[in-house]
Amino acid sequence: MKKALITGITGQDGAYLAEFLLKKNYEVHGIKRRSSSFNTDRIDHLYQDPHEINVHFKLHYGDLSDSTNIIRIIQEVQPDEIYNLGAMSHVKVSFDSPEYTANVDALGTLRILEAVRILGLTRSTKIYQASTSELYGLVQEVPQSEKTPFYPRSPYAVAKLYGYWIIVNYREAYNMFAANGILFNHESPIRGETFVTRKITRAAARIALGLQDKFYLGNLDAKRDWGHAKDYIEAMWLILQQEQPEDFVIATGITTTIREFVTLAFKELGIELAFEGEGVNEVAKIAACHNDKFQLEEGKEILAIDSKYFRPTEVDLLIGDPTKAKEKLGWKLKYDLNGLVKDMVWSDIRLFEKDEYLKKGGFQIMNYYE
Ligand code: NDP
Ligand code: GDR
Repeated sequence: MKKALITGITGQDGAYLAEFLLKKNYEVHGIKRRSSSFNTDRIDHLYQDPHEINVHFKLHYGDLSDSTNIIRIIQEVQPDEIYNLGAMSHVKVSFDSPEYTANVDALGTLRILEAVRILGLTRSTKIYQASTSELYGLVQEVPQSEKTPFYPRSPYAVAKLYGYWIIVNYREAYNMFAANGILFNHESPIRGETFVTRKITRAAARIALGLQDKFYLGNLDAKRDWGHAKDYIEAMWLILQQEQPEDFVIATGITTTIREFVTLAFKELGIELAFEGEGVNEVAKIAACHNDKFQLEEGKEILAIDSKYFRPTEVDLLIGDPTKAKEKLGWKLKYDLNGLVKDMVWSDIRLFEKDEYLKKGGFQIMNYYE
């Protein structure tokens, strides 16, 4: 039985990857940070009681900022494959916490590599690094491929640039199986609530159900190449199943503005929007509602701009070229953008129908605006 160690197992990708590897009959180990409350919602369905026999899913307390802890866990687990997904992954927040981001996202990657080297596992342990399309930053060429030069535009992207190159360096210096997946944005119903797609699908569901009046976004003109996380975690695994360690771009090859994603999310619920105004004065109003279940007044403003969501330096356009992954890994997409939007929006409707029920019963409902 192969053993995998996943950092960031409580995150979106970690949860999907753990489920995928368990189905492939791996013993899955995950590193979980200590927090003051349970933070395991995304992996609760995978939990196995450690008191039982034949437990194939195990969690270890740890943190990428703590070298000794990383060394000890890797020594204990002796993994065949390490997936380094743990990171301070929010681009905007990285401007608020740049030093912490560098410590975890850049040096955390080094700590994993060094642990494997110190423990003499360089021949037996393969390492996957969660690299990102944010490395491309300021547009140099489109579509972006494995050969496109990097120009990071945030403390997050600069930290991930170190992660990318230290993986390449250890591969070349010590002949390690260490590979980067340069993944473009991928989303899902369990995407973190403050990333733009999930913020939009949650707001669309809550507005449709009458739980919220309005929401606020930043730059609507940015373009992203969005795929479904379920497709992308499969690529991570394929990258580690190759004979040779290589870096791969994982993307759909299609780019869409934030504004268009808003339009699609509401359209999925039968709600047409009209955008008016420009720049920070742009708003979106209800133009028509074709779903009788939702009581929405035409002309009602449901979206406005709040400049606090703009970034000091923005990444305007991402569009990836996944040719190498398709040809060498045999990687295939199962979801297109409409499939992704559908999955996310209806999942959020199911989530918030519980709040709708409570509201009707006279309970006070929390507002989530961030
Ligand atoms: P999430 O933010 O959902 O998950 C991040 C995970 O990292 C969480 O489990 C989090 O733990 C953990 N983590 C954060 N800080 C530390 C730390 N100091 N030590 C150990 N673990 C830590 O991210 P995603 O699942 O979306 O992304 C996975 C990885 O892929 C990240 O590295 C991200 O930067 C990268 N990436 C993501 C893309 C995307 O579109 N989703 C695209 C390209 C790259 P906790 O739950 O305790 O916060
Ligand atoms: P990104 O994702 O920065 O691409 O990083 P995010 O969803 O945060 O932003 C995408 C784009 O939307 C614009 N935007 C807003 N973003 C957020 N979060 N909130 C808003 O209100 C808002 N309004 C507009 C942003 O300016 C940006 O242009 C994600 C993360 O998962 C990274 O870890 C990963 O490396 C990259 O994707 C690929």
